[in-house]
Amino acid sequence: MTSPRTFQNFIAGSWVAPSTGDHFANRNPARWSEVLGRFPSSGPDDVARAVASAREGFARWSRTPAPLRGEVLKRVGDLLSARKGEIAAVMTREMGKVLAETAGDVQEGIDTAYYAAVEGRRLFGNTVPSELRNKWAMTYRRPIGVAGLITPFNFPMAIPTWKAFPALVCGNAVVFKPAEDVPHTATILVEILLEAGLPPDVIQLVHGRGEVVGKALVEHPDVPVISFTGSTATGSLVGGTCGRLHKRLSLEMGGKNAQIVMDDADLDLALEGVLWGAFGTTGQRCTATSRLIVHAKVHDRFVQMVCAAAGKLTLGDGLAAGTDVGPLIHEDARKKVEEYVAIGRSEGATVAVGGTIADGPGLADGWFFRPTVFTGVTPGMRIEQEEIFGPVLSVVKVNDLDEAIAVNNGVKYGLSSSLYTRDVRGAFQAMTDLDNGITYINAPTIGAEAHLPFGGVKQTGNGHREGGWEVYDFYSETKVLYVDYSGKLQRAQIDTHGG
Ligand code: UN1
Repeated sequence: MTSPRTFQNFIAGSWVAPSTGDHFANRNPARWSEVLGRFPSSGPDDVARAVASAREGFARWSRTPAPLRGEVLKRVGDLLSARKGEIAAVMTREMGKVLAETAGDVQEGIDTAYYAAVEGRRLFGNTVPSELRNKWAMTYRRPIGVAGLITPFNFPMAIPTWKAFPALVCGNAVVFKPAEDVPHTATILVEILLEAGLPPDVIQLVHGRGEVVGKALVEHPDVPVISFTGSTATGSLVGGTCGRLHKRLSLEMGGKNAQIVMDDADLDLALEGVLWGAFGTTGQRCTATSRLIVHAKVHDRFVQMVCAAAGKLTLGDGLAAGTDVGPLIHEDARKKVEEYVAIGRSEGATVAVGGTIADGPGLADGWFFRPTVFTGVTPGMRIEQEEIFGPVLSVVKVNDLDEAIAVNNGVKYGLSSSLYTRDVRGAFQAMTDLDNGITYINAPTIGAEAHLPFGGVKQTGNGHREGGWEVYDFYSETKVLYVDYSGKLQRAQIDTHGG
C-alpha cells in the first residue's frame, strides 16, 4: 500500500509545510483505518505569515475593478463544474455523506460562483436626493481588508464558497481555515481559485486545529473581518474576541429545526420531506430536521409511516450505490449521539426505531448510527431543545397550529422551519409567526439556494446572513459621499429651508 500523500498550506503564494513540522491524519469516517492524507497542524506563525501576505494581496486586489474580480469567479464556476464528480468523490471519502449530496454540495459552490461573478457588475450603492439644493448624496461599497474564514465539515465546499466568493468579489483578501475533517476539499477549492487567475497572495490556506489556527486568526489585529460557521459554544468564544477587538463578525451556528405536519397535509409528501430533512447528511446539518411536530389527528399514522421508512434506510459508504445514510464524522460525534439517546430514554421518551450503533457487515470500521426516532417527546426535554447533530428525530404531538408554532418557537435556536399543510390561511400564519430565518411550506427544513440570504434568528446567528445579496453588505464597507456644488457653505439641518 502506498503511504498517504502529505499536503501543504498555501501561504504567501507557495505550497509550504507548516512551521511546526507537525501533521495530522485525514481519515475516512466510513472506514476509519483508511488514511486519506496527512495535513499540516499549523501554528500561529503560519497564520501570521498568511495574514502578512494577504495584506499585500489586498492592496492590489482591492484596486482591481469589481467586474474583473467577478470574471475570476466565473472561471472558478467553470472549473468547479468540470471537476464536480471528482470533488464529490473526494468529499464523500473525507466526510461520509452520500455522493448525490456531495455533488449537490459542489453544485452549491458552482451556483455561488456564478452568482458572485454577476454581483461583480452590480455592487450597488444608492444615490438619493439631498435635502439641500445643488448637492448630491450617495453611497458606494469599499473593500474592507483581510477576511478570516473558519468553516465546518458538513458542507465542505458550499460553506467556504458562501464566504470566500462574496468576500473576494467585494475586493477583500482571504485567509481560509477549513475544518480539520475536510482539508482535502478545501485544498481543491484553493487550487481552483489559483487556476482561475486569483492573484496568489489574495488567498491563503492554513490547515490545523480551531483552538490554534482559528484562534490565532480571530485574534490577529490585521484581520478586521471574521466569518465563522460552527457550534454555538465556539461561536460565543469567537464573538467574545471579536467584540473585544471591534471586528466585523458573521456567526452561523446551531439549529433545532422542526417540520410541522398538520392534519390536512399530504402525508406522503411530508414523509419524503422528513426523511430527507432528518437523515440526509446523517443529520449533520445546521438545517437538519431534528423535531417533527405532528397534529394529533394524524400523529399515530404518520409516526408509523416515518418509523417504517426510517428503519429501511440503507447505511453504508457514501460512495456505494444504494447507500441512503453515511457515517457520522468521527467517534466523538457518534458518542454524542449515543449520549443523547440515553438522555432521551431517561427523560421518558420512547425509541420507536433505531437508537443503536450500526455495526453490520461493512459498517464496523465506520462511525455509523441507525436513523433514530423518539416518540412521546414533550416540549422542554433536552432531546427537544438541544442540537444533537446526528440522525435523531424527536416527535412532539400537538392539537393545533398555534400549539405547533409555540413548540417550534420554544427553543433557543431559530434557523429553519417547515410546515406541511393545504390550508393557505394556516400557511400564511406560520410564515408570519414561526420565529426562524428561513421557513419552508410543503418542503423540508433544508433547501437553501445560493442567491437568497441564509441564516437564523436567536442563538443561531448574530444578525448577519450568508448567501444572497445581503452577504455583500457584510463583506463591504459602505462609504457615504456628499458633493456640494452650490459654491457656498450650506449647513445641513440648518440651511435646509432657507434657500
Ligand atoms: C448547513 O446546514 O450547514 O439548504 C448548510 C441547506 C443547504 C445548506 C445547509 N443547502 O440546508
